[in-house]
Amino acid sequence: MKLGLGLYRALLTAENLRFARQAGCTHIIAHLPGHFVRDGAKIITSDNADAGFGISEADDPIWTYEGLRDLKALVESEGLVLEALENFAPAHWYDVLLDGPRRDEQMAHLKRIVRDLGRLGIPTMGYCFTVAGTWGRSESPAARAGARSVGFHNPAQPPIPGGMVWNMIYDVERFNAADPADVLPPVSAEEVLRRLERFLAEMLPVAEEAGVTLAFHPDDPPLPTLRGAGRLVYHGDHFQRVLDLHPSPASAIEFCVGTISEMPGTDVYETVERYSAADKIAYVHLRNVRGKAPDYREMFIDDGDTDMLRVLRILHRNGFDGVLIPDHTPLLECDAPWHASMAHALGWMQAAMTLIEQE
Ligand SMILES: [Mn+2]
Repeated sequence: MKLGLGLYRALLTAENLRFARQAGCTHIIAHLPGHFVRDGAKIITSDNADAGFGISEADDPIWTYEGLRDLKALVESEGLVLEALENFAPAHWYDVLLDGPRRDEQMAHLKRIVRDLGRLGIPTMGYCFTVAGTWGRSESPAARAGARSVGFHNPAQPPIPGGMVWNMIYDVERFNAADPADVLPPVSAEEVLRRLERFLAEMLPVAEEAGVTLAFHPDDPPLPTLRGAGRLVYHGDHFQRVLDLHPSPASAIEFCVGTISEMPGTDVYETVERYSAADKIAYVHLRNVRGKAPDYREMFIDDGDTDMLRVLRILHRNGFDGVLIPDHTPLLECDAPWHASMAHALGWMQAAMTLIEQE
């Protein structure tokens, strides 16, 4: 098993790559859409109520072949491997998610990105096929000793404003959270599944040819509907449904242990067992939580409902040899909360992995 760090767009700097390497990482997952930075270095992953994770920029040059080539070169110049990109930008695929008029043009662009990953030797593209996205979490001092963390506490769910998808704004002109006349009509889970099926039917042959694995992340928060939009993967059994849509060696899971722990009626260990034994895990997000949807909060990696050592032992026993990254974590209170919190999670993971490999 390999230790990695996920870096958001604004954190992809030589300095942070060295931080990752100094902390013992060998691999990087680059999360490109959105900056997820407030107040300079402070990173939180809760959203603000109206504008979600902010504006998705269509013309960020990092998505070009040259941009991705330079990103890979930067990661490698610090002695690390660029394992995956995580998430397409909503600005690039809103009509794929919404089945809108620009769908085909946007699919062509996504295919170009996947082909470029293949040409560059970046093995994995993570994605989350969701209309409402990760929405509704709030920040509070709910983790150990009052550390700030994000949680979900069954909030009222207003419809999605026009111009927004995946909890980001793709049309600035149109988006107006205060206009009740322009909202997305409800969309059923069957319809979202149909859109995913079409996406995979076109995308998987391209991914297979490019030698790239498409890795899907479950719906977070894992609820059957969010803001009127059906969701697809909110129980451990649902991963299989997605894998079965188009069986392919290029179709796998971005295995988010935190989201799985949040799933009502799901045994996290059985779910780890099942999909690691089937060799369908592309890479792993490790995160601990307390509670289940629709009411849970995120905790430090050693302090939540899930026995992370047990999770890692199952992965190891089933021969999982991919990358594990900390997902998000509560923030340690200090001058560099994100860095300190990541270093804490990475140190715990490194010790656990060393222990298990010696057993
Ligand atoms: Mn995750």
